[in-house]
Amino acid sequence: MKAKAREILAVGAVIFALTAVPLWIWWYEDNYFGRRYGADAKIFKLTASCRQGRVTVDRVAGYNYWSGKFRRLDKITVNKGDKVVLVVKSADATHSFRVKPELNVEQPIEMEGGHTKVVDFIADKPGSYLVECTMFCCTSHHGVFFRIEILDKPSKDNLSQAENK
Ligand SMILES: [Cu+2]
Repeated sequence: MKAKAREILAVGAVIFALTAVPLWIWWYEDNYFGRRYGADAKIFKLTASCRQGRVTVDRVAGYNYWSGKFRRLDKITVNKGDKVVLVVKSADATHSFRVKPELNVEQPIEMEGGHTKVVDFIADKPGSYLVECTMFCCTSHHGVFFRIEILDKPSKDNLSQAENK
């Protein structure tokens, strides 16, 4: 009887670990950057993928990596003065992004496959900036880019915040 109770307890502990740990990681990933950089920071979680030759804001995991059902990110749009945080993950190969030095971003934004690089900057100069992979990562290398568009609107503009929703 005692062995049976121990067995039930062990099974319960395994089920708890199998559900609680992924849920905690999920929660932690979603909340970590917001707490680190402040609630007003514009946080973009991007994934660069060689296989589909694109950068996406969709979550890329095993199930959609091979099917390629994640959207290409064309551009991210922020307002002048915004604090921008780019959390860039590579789904596969080593990517090395560069952007014009006017944007004052730590360069290069480089990460090995499966790794994540985080850079933050103040969007102080309006304009359209091409952020492209400068390392020949794969045959789809030419598609691994996105744009950062900084609008000439103050960051506390209520109208533009409403538009973003
Ligand atoms: Cu590349």
